Amino acid sequence: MDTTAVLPTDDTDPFSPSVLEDPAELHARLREAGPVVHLTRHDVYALSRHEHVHAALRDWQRFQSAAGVGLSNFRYEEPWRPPSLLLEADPPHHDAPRAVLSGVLSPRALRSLRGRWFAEAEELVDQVLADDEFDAVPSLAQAFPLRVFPDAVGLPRQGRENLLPYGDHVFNAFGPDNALVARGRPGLGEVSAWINAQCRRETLDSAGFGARIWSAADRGDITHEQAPLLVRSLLTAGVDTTVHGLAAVLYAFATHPRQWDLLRRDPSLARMAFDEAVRWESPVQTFFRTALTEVEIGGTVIPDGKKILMFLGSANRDPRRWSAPDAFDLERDPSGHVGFGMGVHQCVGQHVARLEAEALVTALARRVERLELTGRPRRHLNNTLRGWESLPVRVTRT
Ligand code: OVV
Repeated sequence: MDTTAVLPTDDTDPFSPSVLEDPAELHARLREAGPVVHLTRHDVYALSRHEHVHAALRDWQRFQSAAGVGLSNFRYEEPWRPPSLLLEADPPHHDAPRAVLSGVLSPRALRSLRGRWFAEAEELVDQVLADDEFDAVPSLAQAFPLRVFPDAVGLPRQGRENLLPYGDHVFNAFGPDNALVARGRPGLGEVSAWINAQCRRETLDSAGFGARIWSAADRGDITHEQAPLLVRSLLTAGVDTTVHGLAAVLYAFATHPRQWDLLRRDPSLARMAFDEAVRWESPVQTFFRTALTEVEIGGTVIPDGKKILMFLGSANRDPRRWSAPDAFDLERDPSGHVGFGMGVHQCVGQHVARLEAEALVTALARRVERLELTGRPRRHLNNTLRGWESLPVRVTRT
């Protein structure tokens, strides 16, 4: 192996507004340039091909998470909040918290929610379809998760408006300290204080995911000191992600009427459609790892301690892995996409997200014959998340 191969470089800032607005051109350029590209703006190493992103995600031994999965390197910089026990940890410390949350959010544990969430979706869709025209982001993509998820966690009603701003800020904070991060900072003290207060046992009802995390501490599966941080993971990663995932599938259908027809003919495609939308749009665009030793990838040596930026959204549209990658297509098999990550950190909440999507999309499939945009959709910019601020739509009821 020729390890002296010249390392391609690129001085684009992947967190600039224009790239966040439309990253396709940068992704294609990085994929073509080589397996690894040095991004000089932030001195990080970019992986953009499916093969290498997938391999790095599975290799927790060399690509560590404990130094943070954002640009900030916890070896040299103080984290802005106590690190997540899941996201910002490696085995073996990662294992017990992960096992607890995997159990709490397992398909089996969600079975009792299924009927209620389908009924909630029907009720919401009925209310929203009282109008033929509405904005699908606030009315559906935000309204549905906010209607079912906080209840499932066991949160009190008061203060739930803090959930979206908190998640939005956390995902911005994985990027550089740019204007998006600055915008979230003024209100952050209050928002964080509310979030942290919801993680206490006394705040949570006795039946939700939160209470089950605390019960796991009583059993000794995790410590009582770990319980509130694990609840915090639910509140951090469980709302904005699903909002943008639902917005992705709604946008996909609003712009692909033939795919909507396919779904209406066979509503059992709803779950698969959500995964295809997660592949196609990649609501979580990027995460970093840190090289735990010198790491060699495709002839390039990344020095120990350097940050490695994995472009999930690029991997999910890599023509080396997908045929017609830019097509939203219910007839493809989207499995193997890295929109939920891969390996030991793969999204622990993915069954929750899929259940929300299945409930909402199924309710819409029953009542909506045509779904179309009535104006220009507006992006919601975030350093990590790809989503919509506004999706003005018109529906034709069945
Ligand atoms: C996957 C994810 C994103 C953001 C935060 C967390 C997890 C967390 O564990 O706090």
